[in-house]
Amino acid sequence: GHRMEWTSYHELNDIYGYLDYLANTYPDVCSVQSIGNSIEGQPLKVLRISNGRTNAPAIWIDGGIHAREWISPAAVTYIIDYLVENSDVLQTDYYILPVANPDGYRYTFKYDRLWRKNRRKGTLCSGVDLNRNFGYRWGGQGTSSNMCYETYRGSKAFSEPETNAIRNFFENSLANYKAYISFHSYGQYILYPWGYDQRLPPDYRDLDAVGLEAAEYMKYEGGDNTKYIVGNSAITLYPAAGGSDDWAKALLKIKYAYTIELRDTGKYGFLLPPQYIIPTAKEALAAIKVITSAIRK
Ligand code: 0X9
Ligand code: ZN
Repeated sequence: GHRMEWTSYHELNDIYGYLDYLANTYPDVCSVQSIGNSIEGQPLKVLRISNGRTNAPAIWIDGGIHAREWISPAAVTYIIDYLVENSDVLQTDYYILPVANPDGYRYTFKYDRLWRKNRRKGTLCSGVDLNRNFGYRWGGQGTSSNMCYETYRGSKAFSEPETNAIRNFFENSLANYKAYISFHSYGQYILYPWGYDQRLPPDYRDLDAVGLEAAEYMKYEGGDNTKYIVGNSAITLYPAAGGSDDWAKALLKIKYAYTIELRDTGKYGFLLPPQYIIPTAKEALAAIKVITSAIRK
């Protein structure tokens, strides 16, 4: 393993090397576990960061569900760096999956920079949209049964090894999860459920309030005075069923479930130049800090 820097985007093996380095260098606070394998056999590596306090609340963070959204794994590894550096004062346990779609991510480096889905081989087209494959309201609005579409939902809920591994991880985890954060790009949104339909969960005011607080702090920390819009996912963006956030809230009963769409608003889109990694990652970290303090109240 080896250290990491945030002036360029990194390939999968680099990110995994960094996770291994952290686990070897800081064994008291970090451990890496593979929660399963992707469809092409890549491990799905989760880093646990904890200073060993018992009964600490836990936060799940994932990145890279969509392969082309490179800023997501980059920001997530930056968050990891901060949490490890400041692990002495942490009162929360973090479970972090920086690359939820490792095959797709590798594919964007090698063959097609704008690939979104996983790499399941289909008869006509390849790939399942992992963020349509989770098992709450699977198959609803904003999903496709056509394997050639970018929003192909797969043959059934959790048909994909990547989403299934996340489900199994939660089924076997005893941690006390209070927040579930998925980082995506782009658009600069802090989205909360529901995504499947323009309805609101009963406690949406709490999610809205924490989201607004996060947006404010992101503006302050990011450096470029960046604005993030906070709102219900289906209303603010579009309805899309089978997302990780809806599943986490509805079935795992994790209160603070968010999808955060990082920079930008469309100038570069998925091709965000590397000089924006650090300012964007600072914003992402600011959101995590706000959510971390919110769950303790
Ligand atoms: O469509 C998505 O999966 C997300 N946007 S992206 O441009 N990164 O693809 C938004 C997902 C919001 N959450 C749900 N619809 N559940
Ligand atoms: Zn996405």
